[in-house]
Amino acid sequence: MTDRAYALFEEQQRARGIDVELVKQRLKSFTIETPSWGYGDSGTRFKTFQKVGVPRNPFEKLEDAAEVHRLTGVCPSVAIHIPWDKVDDYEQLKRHAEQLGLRIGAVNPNLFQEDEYMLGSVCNADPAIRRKAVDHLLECVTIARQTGSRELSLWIADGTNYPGQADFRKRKGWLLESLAEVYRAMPAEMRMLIEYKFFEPAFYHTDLADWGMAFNLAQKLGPQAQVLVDTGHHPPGTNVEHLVAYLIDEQKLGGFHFNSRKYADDDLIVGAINPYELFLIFFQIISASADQNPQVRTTVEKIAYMIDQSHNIEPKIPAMIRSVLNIQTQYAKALLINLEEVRAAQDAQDVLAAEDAVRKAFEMDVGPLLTVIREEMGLPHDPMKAFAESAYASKILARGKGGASW
Ligand code: AOS
Ligand code: ZN
Ligand code: ZN
Ligand code: ZN
Repeated sequence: MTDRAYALFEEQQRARGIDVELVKQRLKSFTIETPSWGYGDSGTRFKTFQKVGVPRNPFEKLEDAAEVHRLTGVCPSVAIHIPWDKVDDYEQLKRHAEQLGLRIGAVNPNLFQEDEYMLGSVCNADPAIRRKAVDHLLECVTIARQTGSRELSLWIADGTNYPGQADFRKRKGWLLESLAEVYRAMPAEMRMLIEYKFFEPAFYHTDLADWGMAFNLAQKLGPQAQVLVDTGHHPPGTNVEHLVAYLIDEQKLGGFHFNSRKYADDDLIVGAINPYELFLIFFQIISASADQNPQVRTTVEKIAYMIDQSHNIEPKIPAMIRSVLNIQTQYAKALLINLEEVRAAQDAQDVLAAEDAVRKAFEMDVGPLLTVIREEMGLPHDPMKAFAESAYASKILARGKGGASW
């Protein structure tokens, strides 16, 4: 059945002028980083449900991530969060990752969980608190060196709840000054990825509220600083694929935190709510990967595709696998867009033909393609089912309840 379905798929795509071998190559080399915190217990401000089998420490989180990689074949790196993943010996954590066939990905500092940070961290009016925050960021640069990570991934939760509470412009200055010190401490091969979010935990203003502010900051810091787009961090209606294209064109798109949102920063399974948005983001990326400007192409090659999701009610490992598969599906569909067809329609200013050239790829069934790719990579056809039936799924139950949580 699969063979026949795939043969038909291949024939149809060839007839449309799609290089199926190239599509397959690109899918096989497309990797997605999973977050250590996605394996632990997480919740809302109302309740954190404790699940059976949740990892009890950073080493076990890596083991769960390795299981996701074993079943999907495309998740070789894991983002860590400090101090959630604090260990005595980071070289040992690195070795543990390597033994599992993984590497440590982005290092995420935590500037939002200590009492001192109630009124801000790097934007706090108190220089002693700013010092503490910068020292933590510098510690994370060191941890990144020790673990072989090349990305420092920053989400600054600073903001205020009431008009007049603080001086916006002074805080803007402190933010730049603080990050500049961290930037100077980074080795040449390290990137600083700057995330933004328009509200929460602060509800009146957030110091790094949108991509424009992150972009401006990254420009001022230098070429090693880029913007990180978390798909859940925009007001409803924001055209995320547009800002993605804009940032790529400015060589300032550093990476993604993928997740789904319906209302705010919901952190749900990727592709669960608006798969068309994800597809359109990939359309922009794929289109830029064929740009004439080599710097734009290099920017695209270096994009860090990361998942940032927290699981309140769903089992952690299957939720992560689901997200990985959903990302692959939308990427595969976007690879079926015939860019020449789009360009010709754009040149002819044929609005409906252009829209059709993009949308029809979204409507195609990439199931047979993904099955064949998994087969060629020696992976299970259905990673969800494979996990449910795996020895690993039953083995982790022995961990009991009360694993790691934030
Ligand atoms: C928070 O909303 C951001 O998405 C950050 O990336 C954060 O560090 C991550 O979600 C872990 O809490
Ligand atoms: Zn309420
Ligand atoms: Zn994020
Ligand atoms: Zn978020």
